[in-house]
Amino acid sequence: MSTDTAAADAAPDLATAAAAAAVLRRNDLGGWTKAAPALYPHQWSWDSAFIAVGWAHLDIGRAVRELRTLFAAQWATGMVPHIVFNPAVPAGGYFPDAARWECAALSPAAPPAPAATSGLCQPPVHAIAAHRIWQVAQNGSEADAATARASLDELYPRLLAWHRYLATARDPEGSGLVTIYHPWESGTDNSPRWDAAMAAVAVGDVPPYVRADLRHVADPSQRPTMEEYDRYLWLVELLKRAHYDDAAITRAHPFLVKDVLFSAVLVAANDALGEIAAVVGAADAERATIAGWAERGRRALAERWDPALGLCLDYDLRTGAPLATRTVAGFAPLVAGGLGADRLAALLASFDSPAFLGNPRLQWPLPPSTSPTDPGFRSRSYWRGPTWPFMTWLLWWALGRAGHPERAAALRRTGLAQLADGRFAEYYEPFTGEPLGSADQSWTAAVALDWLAGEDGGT
Ligand code: 9WN
Repeated sequence: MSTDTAAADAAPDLATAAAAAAVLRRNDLGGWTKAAPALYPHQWSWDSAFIAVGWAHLDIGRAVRELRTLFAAQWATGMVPHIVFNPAVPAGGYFPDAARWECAALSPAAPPAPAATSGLCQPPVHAIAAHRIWQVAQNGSEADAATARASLDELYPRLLAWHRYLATARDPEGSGLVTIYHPWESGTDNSPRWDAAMAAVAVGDVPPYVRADLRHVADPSQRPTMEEYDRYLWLVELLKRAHYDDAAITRAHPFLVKDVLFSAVLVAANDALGEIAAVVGAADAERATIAGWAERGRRALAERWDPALGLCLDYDLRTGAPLATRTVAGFAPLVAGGLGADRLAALLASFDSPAFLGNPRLQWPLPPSTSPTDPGFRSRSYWRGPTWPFMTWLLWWALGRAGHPERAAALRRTGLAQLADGRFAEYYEPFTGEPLGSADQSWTAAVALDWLAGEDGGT
């Protein structure tokens, strides 16, 4: 290839990198980054982890600060809250707001006011992010490497407490799978994964509320419906009545679901935490505990395999029934890693099939949040069909880790092609490629920066 051709090939990537960096800088509020400029003006837990990975390619110190800020709001139970509220956002900027959650007033485990958080959590991507930041820093200056190394000492006990909370309070049966109390905890809020379990929730009197999200999207079909919101808010009321106490919630809450994607992220995060434990010289007993959590999680995921769908399925703890839907969460075992050859081949066959990347109607061969072959599929509706770039990143990362660098590279190139319009949308209509939800979504920009760093081998 001539030097001129190489330079022309690199030009769109350079433009994407510059635009992605500009998005993070615009959404940056110092120690943390808004998930999106207007729709999400606070710090979200799993967004922050992906965002920190993006920052690592711009500023290691800033990447570390992102995680530090989030963990400063960790609950006494070890839970990392799904939202840390920005006190500068006026009332009505996002709903439900801190006043609706009332965590500090209701739970002794919540950080005391004026800190304010939600009373839920989200998938634990944080150890993966901390480990990746440390790896990126190895290629930088000595000062960067030292900053990242020190951050592991600081974060390790907090990450361990977070994972311990998930392995105990969120899995009192010791099953290896995490129980979620609300679809918001899955991060895939209105996915058809939750339809059956949510339909069984009898909605009581929800105190009046005004949604803020609909002001920030072009049309309401892109967001959850009013009926879905009533159910979300009713579950919040019940969690408040239980004072956000895990034991009380486990006894009586009407939505208790074993989430396979959340659980798989925890397995992968335990692998990363094991690596961090080795770096910081943690005690052997702690390292064995972490490895035990990962193994238990892998075994449990293997048991949730549905051979007919070729996917892994969530299940409803209250009924014991599997939640049979075709969604991206079905690839949970790939995210967890450590699969035998047969199961990996079966998962990849599903991945390539017309139910997912092989669907002829897709604009790009990228994983839709819900399969176009699922009865719950809606091409414009949030988690019911659109493609989410950060989810593509997670599967790309998992493919690299599973020893498929060529597949990973193909997914990365396609993922970057989708983002070349510079919009960094929250999600994309899978058939037309229309950008939907918020523009300038921070984690979309962050994964572009990580992809552009160009390693397909997994870590
Ligand atoms: C509720 C911030 C968050 C993401 C979630 C995504 C969406 C919130 C909402 O936005 O959820 O937590 O208001 O819809 O579903 O994954 O973390 O980007």
